[in-house]
Amino acid sequence: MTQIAEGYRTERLGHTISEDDLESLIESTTAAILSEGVFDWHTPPESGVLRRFFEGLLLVPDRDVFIARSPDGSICGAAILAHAAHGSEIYGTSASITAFFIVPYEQGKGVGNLLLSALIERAQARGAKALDCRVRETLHDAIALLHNFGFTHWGTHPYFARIGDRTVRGLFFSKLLVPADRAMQWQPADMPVTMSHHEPEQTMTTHPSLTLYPAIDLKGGACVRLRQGEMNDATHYSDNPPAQAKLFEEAGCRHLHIVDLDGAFAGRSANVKAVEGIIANTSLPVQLGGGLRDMKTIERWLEAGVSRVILGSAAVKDPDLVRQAARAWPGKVIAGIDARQGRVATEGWAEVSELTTTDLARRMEDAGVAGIIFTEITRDGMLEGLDIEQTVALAQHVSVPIIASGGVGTLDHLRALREAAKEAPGITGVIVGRALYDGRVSLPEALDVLGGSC
Ligand code: AMZ
Repeated sequence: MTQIAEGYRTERLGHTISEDDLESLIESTTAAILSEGVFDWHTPPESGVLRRFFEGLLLVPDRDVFIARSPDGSICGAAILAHAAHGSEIYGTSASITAFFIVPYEQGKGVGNLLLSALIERAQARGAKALDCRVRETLHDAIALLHNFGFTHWGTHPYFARIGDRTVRGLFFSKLLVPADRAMQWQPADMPVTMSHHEPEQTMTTHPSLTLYPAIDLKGGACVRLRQGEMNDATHYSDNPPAQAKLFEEAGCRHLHIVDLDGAFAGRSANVKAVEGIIANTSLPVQLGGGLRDMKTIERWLEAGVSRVILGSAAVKDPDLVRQAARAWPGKVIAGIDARQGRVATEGWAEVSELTTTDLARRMEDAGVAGIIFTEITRDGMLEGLDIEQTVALAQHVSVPIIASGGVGTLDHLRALREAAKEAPGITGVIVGRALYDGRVSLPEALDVLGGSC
């Protein structure tokens, strides 16, 4: 490995930073942005923005900011380590390097080695089993550094960054910090195969199987389907939700998606008996949404046997709750982002907020959700096809898994999603409702189209 020039050192910053250091950090960050881009910036923002960025960052408990100093004490590099804030099935107990740079005039002196060693040591000390990193394919020195430190390249994001009029791919790297047999212990049995961080890239690109989640929407204790979320446009399918759940299980499904519609409108669980009956009548993992708006209710359902909770209105109105829940139950909290042409809706979709889908998705990713279910409301229940374009855009915008929802009416709609998932591997599943109940889509065929996972 590169010899480390004398006098260079690294430090982990505390919650505050001296004025001199902050100025030096802003200066070096600006130089790094001008040279090759960093922190998602390709042209430097004004210094006030960077000032607020770093001051804010230092207050986030799940982030560590490391700096490298030149012999004269000035800051010549920095890196951010994120600790399992995602708390998700995928991220589990891994830490991520979310930014890393050495100023151009101090490169080649081994400072990168110093900084990366410090990050690995810190991640290990905080109990991480793996360390992840994403890097643009154009950053050859960074890629060489990762290889030198034993990181494995396990996947490629085809649209990672847009620089000028060029699209640049991103390479995903991971390094195990504990022996492989211990690292895998945290994975739940129903983890989607396509999203394993340690799957070789080959497997991801040739077998992008998607998980099918059959939907059971509950209204007044019965299974219904709505059109575009309108309660007065409901089709009644079954009076016996537990029996419906069993039917899905017997047909080969491995997951269930349940929405308590009355709960979503009322802001508290309503179809309690029906949900309990479903849980009792099937051994499938159940994800439940609708009316979950506080920690007590979330805990109540997780204790009752629900495997994941979906937070919709709370994602918009109470992001702290999402953050708290994601931390308390890693891997079990997902965000339901339901949008009317790009604007997020809440309260049974009766209200539309100013928030855009992508803004909320970023916030949810940061809050630590294990995945996002994205529904385009105008498509829901209409059988005319998913909004693939928006779903792909979302999957390219965040790194948590995306489950597509709203509009499946034919097998071709599922085929189109599977094609899209080859380009946007963040898409991991799809929710199907009305088409299954109507028999327009048969479960065995859907299973086949999606690549073997139901
Ligand atoms: O169809 C609807 N009107 C509707 C629906 N399907 N309204 C809410 N929901 C679902 C969301 C999400 O899964 O898709 O309820 C859940 C969100 O509920 P809440 O109470 O957290 O906003």
